[in-house]
Parts: sequence; C-alpha cells; structure tokens
Amino acid sequence: MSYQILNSEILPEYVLGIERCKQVLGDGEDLVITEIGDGNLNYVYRVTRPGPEKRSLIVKQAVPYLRMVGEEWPLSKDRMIIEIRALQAYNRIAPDFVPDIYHADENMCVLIMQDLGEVNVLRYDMIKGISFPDIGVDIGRFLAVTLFKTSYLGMESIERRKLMGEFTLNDDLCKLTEEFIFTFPFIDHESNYENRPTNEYALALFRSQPEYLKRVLHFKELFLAKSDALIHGDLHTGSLMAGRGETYVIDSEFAFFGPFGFDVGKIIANFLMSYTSHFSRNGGPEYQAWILEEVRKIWTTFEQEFLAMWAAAPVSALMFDGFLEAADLEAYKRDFMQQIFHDAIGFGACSLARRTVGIAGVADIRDIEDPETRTRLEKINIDLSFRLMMAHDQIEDIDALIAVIEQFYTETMQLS
Ligand code: ADP
Ligand code: SR1
Ligand code: MG
Repeated sequence: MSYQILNSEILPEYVLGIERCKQVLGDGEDLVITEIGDGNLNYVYRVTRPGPEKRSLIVKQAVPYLRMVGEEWPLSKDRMIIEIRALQAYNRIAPDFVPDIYHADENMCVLIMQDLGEVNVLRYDMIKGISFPDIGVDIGRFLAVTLFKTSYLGMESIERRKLMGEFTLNDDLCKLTEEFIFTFPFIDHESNYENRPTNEYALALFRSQPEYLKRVLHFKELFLAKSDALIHGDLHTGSLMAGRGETYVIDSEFAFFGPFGFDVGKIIANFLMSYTSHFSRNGGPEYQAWILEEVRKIWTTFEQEFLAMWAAAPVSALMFDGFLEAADLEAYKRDFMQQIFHDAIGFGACSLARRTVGIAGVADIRDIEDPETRTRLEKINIDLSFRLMMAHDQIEDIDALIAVIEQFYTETMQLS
C-alpha cells in the first residue's frame, strides 16, 4: 500500500485488513477509534473492540511534518522506519521493556503494537507525585542491556556494522536534536519558548559564560561524532510507561548509533526537572528525596549490569581476551565507566537547558499556571544546568553527584 495519512474513518478497514490485528481485535461490535497522541511529532490511535472482553491495539503513524508546529515544518516521515527497526531491536534484546509489535508497514510509516493501556506515561504520574519502587532499577537495566548489547563491547565487528547500517539515515531527527538540544536554546532563536523573563535570564547567563557554551559545543561534538551504541535518542519520562512492577519504553524514532552517555543523561535530567517542579507541586521534600534515590539507582544499576555483561563477554569488536593484564583491564573499565558518567552529566545539563528555554518544554514545569512560580522554577533549572555542566568532569561518582545536586537545591532554597 502506498503512503496515505490515516484517520478515524479509514482506520477500521486498514487495521482489519491485517491478519494479526484481526486476531488481536476479534469479532464483535464496531471498532472505536481514539486519537491519543500527546507527543510532539506523530499521530497515535487506540483501536478498541468494545464488549465484555475489551480488546485493543495502538496504531502510530508518522506524517511528513512536525505535528507540534504543523505542515509548515516538513519532517521526513521515514522516521517511522527507524522507530520500527529500533523497536524490533529492543524486542530482541530487551523484550520485557517494550510493547510487542503486531505489524510494521514501512511504506505507510505505520507501527501497530501492543496497547500498554494499563500503565500510564511516567511523566504524568510523576507530576501527580506518584512513586514507583522499581523505576530506577528498571531504567538502569534497560540502559545497560540496550547500550551494552548494541555496542562494540557486546557485538563483534561485522555484526555491529550491519546493525549500524540499519540506522545511518535518521538524518532529519538527528539534525533536530543537534539544533533543538545543542544550539537553539543557547542563542536568541525564534523557535524558543516565549517567556521573556526566563529567556532573558538564560541568555544573559550563557553569553557571560563562554566556558559553559564551549562545553555545550563539546557535547554537540560528541553527539555528532561518537557511535558507541544504538541509543534511544529521546529517553525522557514521556517515553516511559510505568505501573507496579512494569516499566516500558516507547517512542524510539530518534534512535541511532550515538554516545553512551546521551540516554543516561537525558533521563536523569528529566527526573531532576520533576524534582524542581515539586517545589510547587504536591510531592514536597519526601517525593523529591524519592526522585534522587531513583536517580542513584538508575546509575548504580546501569553501571553494575553493564560491567557484569562486560565480564561475561571477554571477546568483542573492541576486546581481545588476554590483551590486558587483569589489573590493567580493571583500571581501563573504571576509566571507561567514569567517562560515560561524566558525559551523562554533561548531556543532562544540555537537556535541562533545552527543556527550559527551547521549543519543547516539559509539562512538569510548563503546565504550572502561575507565571511567577513557573519563571522561578525555570531559572532554577537553568542554574542547575550551569552548575552541572561546569562540574561534570570533576564529579567523582554517583554519591558525589547526589551531594552536588542536594547542595545546589539547598542553596537555591535558602536564597529564595
Ligand atoms: P510521539 O512520537 O508523537 O512523541 P509517542 O510515541 O510518545 O508519540 O506516543 C504518544 C502517546 O501515545 C504516548 O504519550 C502514550 O500516551 C500513547 N502511546 C504510545 N504508544 C503506546 C502504547 N504502546 N500503548 C499505550 N499508549 C501508547
Ligand atoms: C522540535 S523538538 C521536538 C522534541 O520532541 C521530542 O520529544 C524530542 O525530544 C524533540 O527534540
Ligand atoms: Mg514522543
């Protein structure tokens, strides 16, 4: 079938023309179609067969433009090919963390998948102050398994380069990240968020601190140049769906072979933006303490599981068994993990700034109605971005990072 934009009228016939979808939906009353997309880019439909045994599935389609702006911002719909391939890769290496794929149609730029309807988007639950005991560990596990197993540590050379070949053409979305995460938020750009007090504050800080801007440029360079592993590329709390004992990762259209630290830093930054938001939301200090504990678990679980997989895989594209003596190998691994850690802090600092002054803010902060409160919290996030960026390569380990963050928030609260 050649490309056609789906809508509620044509979806039932399209879906029922696919054998696997017919099996999932069964027979009975007419299908009910609801558009549930709340993301920035695409259209997402829930297709439900009403009845005592309610059955449903999710249809996601990429349109040839950026949904949040409209048709005047063209964007390659081929991003869906990347999302499909990344989800297929995740289904092979981390099946417990992703929805099942029922059907993938690269011509139609459509992905049809399991409805995770029983679990919610993590961002919205964190806004409400809901905590999840397993979330940090699950995120750490997902990061470890996906990053290790698609890297030069978890794959041999030919196999890895073949997988890389499947992701070389995510050009439009990589460019979007290059501009919207690493450039536009740091200059006076027309696409930036329109809250003058915050934007003027941020721009004045950035312009007066060339060292900060040089570091942002360094992280853009890493994003452009490093091909460590298949990264998700957009791992924020809106790309996670969580329930009791279940954590799922969705929305992998930004996937490509990029730096290890990017996903790790982005998700940690999103937890920190939730922390900041709870100075005015209902969570209070108890919830904020929980958030920091989960940040700790994200890193410690990631590090432990990544190193455990490394210990079990002495031969790979990078490693040759016996190349280093045991003590030298341990030192090499220590430096390697510390580099990922420092990079994650730097990428996290970029994320904090872009979600504050860039076009795509986070609901945690942007949905706060009182403009004064919102501006105060936005300035905190800008200051936190600055603090973390300037210290990123001096922070020894996760305990030190938590201490820096706690000290930052304590000082900030004493000043206000
Ligand atoms: P976009 O690419 O536009 O950001 P997302 O993949 O983030 O779109 O999906 C938008 C929304 O659709 C999600 O926030 C979530 O509410 C819903 N959604 C996406 N995939 C699923 C799924 N498999 N099960 C249930 N809901 C889903
Ligand atoms: C125009 S930028 C839109 C943003 O939405 C996605 O979630 C990505 O983070 C992207 O940068
Ligand atoms: Mg999304």
